[in-house]
Amino acid sequence: TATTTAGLADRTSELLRSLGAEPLLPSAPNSGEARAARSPVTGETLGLVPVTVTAEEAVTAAASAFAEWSTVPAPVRGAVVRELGELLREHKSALGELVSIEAGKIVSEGLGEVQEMIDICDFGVGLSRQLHGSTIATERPGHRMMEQWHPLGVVAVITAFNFPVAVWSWNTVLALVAGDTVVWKPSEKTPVTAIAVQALADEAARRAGVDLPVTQLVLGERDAGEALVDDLRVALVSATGSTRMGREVAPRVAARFGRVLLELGGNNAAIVCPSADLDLTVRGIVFSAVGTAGQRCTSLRRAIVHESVADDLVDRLAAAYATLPIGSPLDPDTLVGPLIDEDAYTAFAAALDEARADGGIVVTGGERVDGPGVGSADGAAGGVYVRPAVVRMPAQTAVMRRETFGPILYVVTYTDLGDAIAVHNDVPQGLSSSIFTTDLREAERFLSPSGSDCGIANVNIGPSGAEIGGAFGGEKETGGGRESGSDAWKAYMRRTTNTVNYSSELPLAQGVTFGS
Ligand code: UN1
Repeated sequence: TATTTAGLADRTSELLRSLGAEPLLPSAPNSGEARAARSPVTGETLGLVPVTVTAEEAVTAAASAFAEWSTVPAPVRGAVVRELGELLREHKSALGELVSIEAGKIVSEGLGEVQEMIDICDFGVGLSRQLHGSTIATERPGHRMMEQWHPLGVVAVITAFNFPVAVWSWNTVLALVAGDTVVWKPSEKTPVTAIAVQALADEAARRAGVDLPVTQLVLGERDAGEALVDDLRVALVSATGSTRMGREVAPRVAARFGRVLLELGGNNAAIVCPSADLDLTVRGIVFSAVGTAGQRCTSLRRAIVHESVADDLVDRLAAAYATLPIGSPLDPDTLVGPLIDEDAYTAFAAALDEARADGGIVVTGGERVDGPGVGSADGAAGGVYVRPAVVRMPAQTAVMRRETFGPILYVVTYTDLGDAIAVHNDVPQGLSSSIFTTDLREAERFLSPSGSDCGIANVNIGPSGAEIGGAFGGEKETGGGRESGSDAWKAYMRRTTNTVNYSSELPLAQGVTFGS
């Protein structure tokens, strides 16, 4: 409705100020090169994004800060992360609202994203007193062998629009605790939340008494990202985004022997077995397929359903989809917010056309609907709103093997679980997956080496909405990286193996003798 979205530009400035950041520059006709920030809620311009440092300048500062930061004891480094966590708690509602305004997430998901940041900060503070290496048995008497983990260097963090702040935090928190310094290049579509988060990170460092540019923000286009990718001083490029982007980034970083951590496309499925609890399954599917308007890398895109329950499940899904409130994500009752932009709609519509041409039947949804801001006084073009679609497909055709970043759920049926798992794995991506069953054998088979080939495999919950405590990422075209919890921190450090001789002899390994 118009009332909940009136004055998004003013509201954005207000929120930025409350977060300790400079407001955007007002839009002016002669603004030259400056880029406009835009809200997908109404399509309106939020203001002009100020020019920040260049990638080159940021890396120079980050490299010199690293020399000092890497010598600060890890538990002391953790203090910055603790302060960041406190600031995020304090400003959760403001930052969550900004995420809703700029990325179009519904209120609960905007807040949830900030909570995910708080959670990784808590994890990082604990981690700052861990970062443990092993002591390993050595074959030589009077010797000790161990490994240590040392800071790696400058980390470039390249993030996508759909998790404009949480993905930065998974990377940055681990990198800071690891003793690295960070240069962040956010999506061109979400500069405002990045400005806000950078202000909080600066304040956290100040509160922790750290006077070094340990985290920096580079706002720019593709060339800024390329500069980071090609800079020899950048030890690790952690990039989240499309498989197409990863395909360009990975070989360029490899050519200079840098490291990459890639978190690329997903094409996540749910297998629904005859014994599934269908009430729970419907809720799990709807959240994963429709949440964030299908724009998570973990969104559910394919349901592989046993033929005996397929009609019943699809009926229930259609009924649930019919009641979904679509509209302004700032309205607390909304469950489906906008797509990020017009290009996203083009991809959504093209995928549905292709599915129909393949013999798919759109059971529900697929239409474009008016959102808030259409025809409003400020002349905003309006956001891009669609009804989430469920499409029954005769088989897993090409369109299903592609990631379309929008709320389309394809449904195919199966007879034999082995075939279902084969269909499940027969896509180029390998991020997240799920099975709905109450049969222990089916569940364990799905989690076994001959089950799901994804980095994340769940039972009786959908593929999206992972907690930060686990390692996050996937295989194949998803890129192989792991971020966030478990031992993902190791990607941000370098391992050194040390052998210490505390004897007065010099025995050589492998029994080699050399002279006397
Ligand atoms: C993403 O879409 O890039 O598991 C990340 C989830 C979220 C993160 C998604 N915790 O759905």
